[in-house]
Amino acid sequence: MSQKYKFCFGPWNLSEGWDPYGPTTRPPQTFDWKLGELKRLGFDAMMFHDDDAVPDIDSKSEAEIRKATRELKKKLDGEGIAAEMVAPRLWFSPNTIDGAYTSNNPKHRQYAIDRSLRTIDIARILDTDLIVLWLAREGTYVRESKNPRKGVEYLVEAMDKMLAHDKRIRLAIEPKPNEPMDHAYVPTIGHALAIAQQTRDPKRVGALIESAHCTLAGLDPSDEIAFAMSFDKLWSLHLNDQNGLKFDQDKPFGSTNLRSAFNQVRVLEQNKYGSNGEYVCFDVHPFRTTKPEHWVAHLDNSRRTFLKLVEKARTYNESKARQMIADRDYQALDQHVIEHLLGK
Ligand code: XLS
Ligand code: MG
Repeated sequence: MSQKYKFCFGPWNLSEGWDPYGPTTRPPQTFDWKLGELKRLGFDAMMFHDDDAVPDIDSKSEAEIRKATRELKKKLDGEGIAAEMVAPRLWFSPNTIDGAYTSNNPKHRQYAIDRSLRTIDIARILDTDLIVLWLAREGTYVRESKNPRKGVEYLVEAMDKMLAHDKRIRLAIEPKPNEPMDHAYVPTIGHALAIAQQTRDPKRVGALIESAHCTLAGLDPSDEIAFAMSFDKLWSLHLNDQNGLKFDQDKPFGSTNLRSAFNQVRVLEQNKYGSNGEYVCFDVHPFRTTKPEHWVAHLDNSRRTFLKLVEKARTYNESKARQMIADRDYQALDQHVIEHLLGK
């Protein structure tokens, strides 16, 4: 293999089966158990929300946050596991009901900024320079409730404060078009990279692409990946799958659309994703029906599918494909791809 990929997931990817229509279906597990499973599966890093790293973060002082983070760092070092990124979880608090950076309430906007600065402090101790911003509630249910231009200004203002707080950190915006909002202010990778240009240090603002979020925007994940990579701005990746326009499913990678998964892997291969140390993360959830004894299979399976598709990308007959393209015989090209995926 010309390139070895590094893999990661987050503690929330070992979820307990809760959905809006019913309670959990698996008993809660400790963080230590999750870290142990990650290690056992042979993954390289863990991704964190600020409160995955420091539970009850809102009730802790800055000194307490630093102390808890140092303890976590020791634990990760002991297991030889890196922290890939830290993301402020700005969608649970009573202060973020109307959004975080774009709330209509100035006190709540300030809360969001303060909490993001604490996230940066955590990242520094965990030795990662990557801050992920999934802008969950930055948008509207009722269009007239907010001023969308102001929304963009608030987002830039918040990112500028983060960039000023630590000169080394990089911000990776994770766009998603909807859910929980009706419409989000940063729905696609194009929006994310455009807003990056408005900040005080555009070079330190890039993006994270999640396959399912592209599908929810009606876009092709591999085109979105190529778009971000052509700007050298794809700093992290959440591979998963999504069956059409419905609730965010976070299915195992390749579960719904193998051909789309193949194209995502192919475009990563073509553009040498990972050559600057980027990780392949799986933002996948177990099906609600999953029994506790099968709890981690969706992660192992996503990585297996990914690696099999790496092989498919590397053994794809490119010269045959080029001839078909030169002849504008896209019907043959289509079948060439299908038969390659189906195998002998
Ligand atoms: C939700 C997001 C979330 C982020 C991390 O849709 O994918 O899990 O990846 O904040
Ligand atoms: Mg994600």
